[in-house]
Amino acid sequence: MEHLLETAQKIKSMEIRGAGKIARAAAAELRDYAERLPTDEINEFNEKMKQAAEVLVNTRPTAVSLPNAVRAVMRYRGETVDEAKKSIKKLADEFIANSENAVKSIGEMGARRVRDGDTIMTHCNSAAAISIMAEAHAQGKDISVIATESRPRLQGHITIKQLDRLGIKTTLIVDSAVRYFMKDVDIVIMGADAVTVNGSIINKIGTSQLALAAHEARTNVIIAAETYKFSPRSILGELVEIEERDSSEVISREKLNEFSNVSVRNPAFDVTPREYVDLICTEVGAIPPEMAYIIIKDFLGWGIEEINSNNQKH
Ligand code: RI2
Repeated sequence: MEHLLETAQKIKSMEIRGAGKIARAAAAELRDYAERLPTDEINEFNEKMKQAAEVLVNTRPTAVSLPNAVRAVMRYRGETVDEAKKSIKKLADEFIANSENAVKSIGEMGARRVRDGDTIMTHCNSAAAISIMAEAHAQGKDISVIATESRPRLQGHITIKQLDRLGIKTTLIVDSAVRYFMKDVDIVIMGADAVTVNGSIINKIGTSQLALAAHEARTNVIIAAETYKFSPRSILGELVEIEERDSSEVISREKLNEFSNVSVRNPAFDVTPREYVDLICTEVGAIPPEMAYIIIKDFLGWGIEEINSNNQKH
């Protein structure tokens, strides 16, 4: 359990972060954990796997990719421990490979929407969104990017580093400057941690005000999201839980202790209504947000009964 707990801690502390990355890390951890389990007794094995799955799912509540990845691996079958381990390995490896391919396909599809000379605005750090920018750049389109710093965890710094390595001209701005610069922006491209059945996008805090500014300026907003970021449980009417992180990410404890009447709120995500989103780029096609139901129903591969009978969140 030690290695699994370490991975769980890395996801919690955001040493491993990004909705796609935490999903792949969880799938890989379940596979390796199964491999290491010493028992030959299938019931005990299954029980241990269930506990491990729960530990991983409980690390962060919002990115639906995490429970979706865990569930994809936990659909393993096997009469014996050996069979179960083989099945787990196959499912985990498949999930990871599909996920990597999905990010690539999204890049290829999304790049069609980027024109030569475009200025793109992005928020936080999304591998799927960057895949689109990287592909457009690789196709020889002369693009430049405006990237927000994305307080409080400054994932924008990861974005500018990645774009710089790709040779893409990038401008770093503070989050509160998004409306100021919107007049220079041709297209907004961001990622998602979750997409609900009504086409709402849950992404890094600040996404919705950026989308609102884009809507006001009639600038198109594209969301890059693999199908495993769509929330099956939203079909049952459930809301996606918004993670609220520690106040020390916003202000030091020492500084905060100087005050008697001040508290801090630190939601990590917000909800952008579908009206502000033009297109969601998934690996199975670029869809209007109104079509989220189809992705959940036809592409995620879970029947309503299975979603309903599963007590895990999302
Ligand atoms: P990819 C991140 O969350 C950001 O909100 C980002 O937009 C989203 O995950 C998707 O990222 P966090 O882990 O899967 O930084 O596209 O809280 O990389």
